[in-house]
Amino acid sequence: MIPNDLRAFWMPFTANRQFKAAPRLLVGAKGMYYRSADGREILDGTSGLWCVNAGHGRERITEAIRRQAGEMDYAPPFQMGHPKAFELATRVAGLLPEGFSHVFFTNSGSEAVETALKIAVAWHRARGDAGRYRLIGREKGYHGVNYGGISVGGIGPNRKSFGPLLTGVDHLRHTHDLQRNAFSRGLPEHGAELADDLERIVALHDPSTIAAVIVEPMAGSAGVLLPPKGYLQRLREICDRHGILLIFDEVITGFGRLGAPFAAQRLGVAPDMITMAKGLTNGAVPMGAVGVKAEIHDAFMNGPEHMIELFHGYTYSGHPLACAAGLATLDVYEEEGLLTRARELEKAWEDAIHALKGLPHVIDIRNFGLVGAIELEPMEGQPTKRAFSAFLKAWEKGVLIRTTGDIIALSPPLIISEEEIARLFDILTEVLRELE
Ligand code: PXG
Repeated sequence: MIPNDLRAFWMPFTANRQFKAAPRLLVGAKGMYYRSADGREILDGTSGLWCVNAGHGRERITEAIRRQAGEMDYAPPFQMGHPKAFELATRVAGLLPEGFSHVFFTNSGSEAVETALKIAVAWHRARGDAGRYRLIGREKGYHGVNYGGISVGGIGPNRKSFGPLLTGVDHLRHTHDLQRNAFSRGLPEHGAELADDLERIVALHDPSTIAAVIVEPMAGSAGVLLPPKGYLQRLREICDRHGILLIFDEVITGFGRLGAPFAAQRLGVAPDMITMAKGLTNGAVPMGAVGVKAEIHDAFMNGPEHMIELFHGYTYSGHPLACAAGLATLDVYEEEGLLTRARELEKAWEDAIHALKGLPHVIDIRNFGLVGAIELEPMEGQPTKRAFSAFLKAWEKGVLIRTTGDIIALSPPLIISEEEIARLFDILTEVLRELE
């Protein structure tokens, strides 16, 4: 089962040489645990990569995929359809905020982002407003790795090697502010006024050139950066004032991570489009999607009926295996109340993570829904090294965590028990005590 040659696989977002010198191989997964190649049980503190919200190896999902593979492996999605794609779109639309009516399928979060950006620009054009082409992202934002996504994204290393990127893009200031908000429980108090940065951008470019603003309601990849209270409301108001579409990238926050089906609902702010992926199929088959409001979809539905309305889509949009997995996943979420369980666990989770305050090098702890972050003081002249060494120590002690910069990010499956929460933080406490 264990490969003896690791060379050919160029691993994504990985320190390839470090990994191949001391590989960390996973070979099994059930419930809250992975099994490593050396036979250890690893508590999953990250839902794989923010996606396995119902826990691993759910029989209902496995069986649905197995059955679908036997029944029909593939169906072309252009000018053809299969029942489960329609069924899943209806189910997902039912979970989205009021007014959302249609769902466009992709195969990843990155593709969902590209799709949403293209729909935004095309929507203005379809309404006779072709001058609106600019896309506004935010510093520290992560919107996948394709050219549109890294252009509106705001993580330096993800952008700097790849040339001039998209034109007509600008960025809002980020909202990370430890001076005012360190050790906040839940949403930080300070920073709603940072949304006014959009007015600066609007004044600079003129609103008549701006198509959309895209933000993560909670920035995940940059290290769990929570929106200050009132910030997203203000962003919404400014977008409305200037006829700009607001896109929430909910690839991480979708499907219960923050205690509601989507962050839009938990935070009480409705965007015009929502991108999703990850939890949509519990990570079992790759799939992403864009949910849109009726007015967005409907603006495309004119012209001759035999004409394609949107020249966009993927060979695997709405793949039968992904749809089967998605439907079974939504069944599990619904039956087990998982889309709101993070809300029930939030207090216990918050108390457990904030108990780590005072441990060596910890300069901030933050939490919301079933997400947490522990920010460490970087080592002098060696940023990221301290957190990476925490990641390696946690792995040795049987816990999977995720680190980005010098931030530890936690997002366990939504089935986690209070005992498992205690175990996770006991081990993390040990890890933090041992750090240089
Ligand atoms: N948008 C957001 C908000 C994401 O978090 C993507 C788009 C891209 O999705 P795909 O499926 O194309 O990877 C993501 C992905 C991390 C981490 O360390 C997060 C993601 C991916 C890899 C690592 O937090 N999120």
